Amino acid sequence: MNPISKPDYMPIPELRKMQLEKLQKLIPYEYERVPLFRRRCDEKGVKPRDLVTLADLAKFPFMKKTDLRDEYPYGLTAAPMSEINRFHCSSGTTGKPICIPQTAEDVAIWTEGVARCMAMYGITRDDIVQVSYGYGLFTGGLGAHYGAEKLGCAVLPTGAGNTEKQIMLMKDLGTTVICCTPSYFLHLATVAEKIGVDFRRDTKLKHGVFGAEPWTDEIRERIEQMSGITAHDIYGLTEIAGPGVAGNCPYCHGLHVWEDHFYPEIIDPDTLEVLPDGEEGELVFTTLDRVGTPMVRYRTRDLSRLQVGECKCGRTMRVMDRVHARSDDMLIIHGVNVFPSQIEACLMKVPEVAPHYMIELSSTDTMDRFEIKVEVTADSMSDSMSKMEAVRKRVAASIKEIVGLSPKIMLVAPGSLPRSEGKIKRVIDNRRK
Ligand code: DLL
Repeated sequence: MNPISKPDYMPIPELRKMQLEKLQKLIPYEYERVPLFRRRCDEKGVKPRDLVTLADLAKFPFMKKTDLRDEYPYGLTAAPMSEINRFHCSSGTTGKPICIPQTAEDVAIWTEGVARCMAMYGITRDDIVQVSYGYGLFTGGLGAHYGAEKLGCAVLPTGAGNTEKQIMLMKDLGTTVICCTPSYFLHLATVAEKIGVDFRRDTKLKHGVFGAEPWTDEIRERIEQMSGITAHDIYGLTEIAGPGVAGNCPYCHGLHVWEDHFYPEIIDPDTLEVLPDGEEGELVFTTLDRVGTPMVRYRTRDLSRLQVGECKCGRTMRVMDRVHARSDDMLIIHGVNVFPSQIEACLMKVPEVAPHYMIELSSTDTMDRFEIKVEVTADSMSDSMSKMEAVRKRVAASIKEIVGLSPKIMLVAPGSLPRSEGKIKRVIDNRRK
């Protein structure tokens, strides 16, 4: 057995004991060092010593994305700066990002999570791993990179984009594993076809490590059929680590959660009560070992379920359902987290446009289309094409700067978008589910 995979098979009583011991260290650590957590515990009348059993975790307060935004940049940091080794950021609910400082120990645990997933997928040190997730503040690139290196693989750090070159390198160097968002892989496949490259005939590709956005079983099948690879699911989030919080084994329809490091709960997003295994609700994670930015009961907003029963593979770590939906309005477009409120903030930076807009998402066979219709103000409406084009460009630049994406922008006449007396619908998401 691969030594990295050993903890996956830990007997359940031993695993629960370990989780409790880790929690009994984490809660006082966070209580002492993070004022927001201490304040919330005090308001609830709960003290670290109240954590006697695993079920007692339910007495402790939740952490939310808005807390991370409000405490930006260092409010939730528990370790001194001399211990901090790395920063990663993710989208906040407005233009402001959320920031997760990590120690070297934190990065090592995250890396282990990715390496464990890869070992479970059947990837070995003989593989050549092309990392086409973005490198930088996003955790995809560096997460996959470190994980593959830890397994002893040869890593080809192409990052995202420059698709034709990616395909050339894949062919010439003999890439056997590709790590990217499923939507980017579909794009890679279209470009490959256009330039006459057949994955089966011309490459050595065997595995795809796909995540960072929801993808259906149908897409998975299509990817496998068109390319001959095995498509593996990897799940994670910046607030908890990055990719590698969970991954699928060859048997489970879902993902094993590495719960010796990331403790999962499922709650009812309305009542906030913890739900028993087997019931669907919102995923909540507690980082059991993190030192830099420990998280107690972080509400992911991802909807899932912890499955009941044993997995055929023999791993004891619980299996969560694949994530297909969220309990908030965050959209994931080309692997980037986008909140409608961010788009609105970008639009409102351009005085010539009115606060009436519509975000439209659709998908072709291989790509997601992202389009924004926005009304110009009556004062700025003009017959001059060049004037209107200048406004359109300013809107596009504002969105590119804050969200990092380049949607198609359509300026429309004042009063032309639907109005509503109740809750306005600003997003039409017609992408395949
Ligand atoms: O997307 C980390 C990651 C990178 C995971 C590469 C997998 C591969 P964030 O940018 O913080 O981190 O976005 C986290 O993305 O709460 C989910 O809504 C969604 N997500 C991540 N992985 C999956 C997946 C990274 N496998 C948010 N299936 C999460 C469905 C996913 N949704």
